[in-house]
Amino acid sequence: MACKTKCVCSQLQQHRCKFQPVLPNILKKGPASVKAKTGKATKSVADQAAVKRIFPNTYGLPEISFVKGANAAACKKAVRVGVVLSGGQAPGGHNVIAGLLDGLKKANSRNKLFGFLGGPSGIVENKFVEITPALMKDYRNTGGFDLIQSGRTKIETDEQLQAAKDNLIKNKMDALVVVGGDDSNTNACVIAEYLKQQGVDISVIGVPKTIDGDLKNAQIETSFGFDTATKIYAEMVGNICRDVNSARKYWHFIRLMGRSASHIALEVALKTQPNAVLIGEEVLAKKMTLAQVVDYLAKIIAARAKQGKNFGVCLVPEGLIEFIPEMKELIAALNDLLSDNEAELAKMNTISEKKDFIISKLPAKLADLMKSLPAGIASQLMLDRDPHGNVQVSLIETEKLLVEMLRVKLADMKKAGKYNGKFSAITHFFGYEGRCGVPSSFDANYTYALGYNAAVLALNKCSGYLSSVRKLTKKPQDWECGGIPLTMMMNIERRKGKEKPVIRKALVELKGEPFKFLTKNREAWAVSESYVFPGPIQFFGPAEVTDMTTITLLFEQGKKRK
Ligand code: FBP
Repeated sequence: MACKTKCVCSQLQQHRCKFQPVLPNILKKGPASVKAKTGKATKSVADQAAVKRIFPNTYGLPEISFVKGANAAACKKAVRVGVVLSGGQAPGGHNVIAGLLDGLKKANSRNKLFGFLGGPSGIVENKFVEITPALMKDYRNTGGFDLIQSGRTKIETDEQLQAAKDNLIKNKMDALVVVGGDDSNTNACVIAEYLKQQGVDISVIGVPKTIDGDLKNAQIETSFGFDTATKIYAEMVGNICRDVNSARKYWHFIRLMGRSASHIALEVALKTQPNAVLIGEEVLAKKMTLAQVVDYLAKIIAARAKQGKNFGVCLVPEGLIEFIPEMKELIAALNDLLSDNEAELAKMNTISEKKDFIISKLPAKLADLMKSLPAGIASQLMLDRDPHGNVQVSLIETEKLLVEMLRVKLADMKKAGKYNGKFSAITHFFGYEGRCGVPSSFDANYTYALGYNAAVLALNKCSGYLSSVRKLTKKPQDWECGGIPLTMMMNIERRKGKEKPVIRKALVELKGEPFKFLTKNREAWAVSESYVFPGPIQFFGPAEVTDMTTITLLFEQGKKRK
């Protein structure tokens, strides 16, 4: 069943439900007026031979771009399409479904859309609901995934793949649309490959979702949700900046979501100009130890204290811990040990028993590091990996670790006469707050277009593609649409102790314009109060306020002054 909780619509929601997203011109007349133009055969971003071996049927597909042209054939037969929301929530998920529904209905009023419930497990367990225009009505332009919920199940075993295939066939589906991040879209490709290999004519299409902003590349400009989530975090960080500037007595350490890449922290820093921001990718490139990261922050705190400013704001990316080389090595060793000793560990009752067992198996250097960590952090590092093999960094309180280490460091500096301030720190984690917000106008338009575009891909029987909408710093009317082969984005990485094909995550580019702008300005931001207070997302008002996109995207497309 779809969401049973009857939420009371706020007045904003009532108005937002009436908002009609702007479709790119190419899609405006509906799927019967769009033709698929195919480009050259493609290859994966790396490890071509290995990726081709694993995906013989979906490897090398050509890129697709949509052009104007009569295409009544694609709309003649009534089709049944399934959609699934996979992984973490991201603002705009409901609009992907709305765009998909509207595209399908525009093509043929007999087309039907079904939503698999609770994420990919809904496909395996055959749990779904028909998404009718009446059901969709209250969810248009809303945040959250509550219409059909989400989940992180990975469809990978023979039994799961077989069950998914059987259910798709039993329900006479013509296509499956997977709305997800890099891991979920890798899984979409696994399903597309399996169906082709089994001779089953059901298309699988992905849609790029994740607030983390790391599902992007030369073909995909950004994932949906990044815009809204960073605007929400920036509002909150900006409010804290204003609070410190008013009260002038606390240092705030704010960890921001973003499992691996530091895009969210960077974008929020560009929007708010705090006194310090750590960028995981830089820490890795400079091979900084945890102690060096603490030294870097202590210097900023001391410099401000010298001016009588015992306050400030520091942003910490959620994924930082995995970028500190010594921690990265420890986490990689833990990943393998946890996976190799799963059965043995399952028999143990307490986390300290598990910790002692794991420490006994670590090489001496890593065992010492593990023992040196505060007990809470060491335990958090041992928590179960998600089904895709990722450490659950949202549960690791890196900001508290840094504050604890800073207290010790600053006390030492005080003894040595190198610091004479007062360090009163408050920690925060802004994560889940940003994932289900009401989508910004950018995300509302982008997601609707991605869904509508996915409908056109499905009607044209494209399988193994990611819905692509480009030229995003232009007006939505001028956005370009098409499909990008999923295998084109893949490489081989180590997951759960094994080499696996996965869509390559986009990390913060240290030579890229967004990071260069930060490095040019951060020393000034550290000692001054250059704070910017972005305020809440605006849905009504001048277009330059309601429709603005991320600073990251503007920089990446050469649109912002250097
Ligand atoms: P996706 O990659 O699935 O979009 O999820 C990203 C994310 O929001 C991360 O920022 C965060 O670390 C993680 O999900 C939290 O996962 P969970 O929702 O399982 O706690």
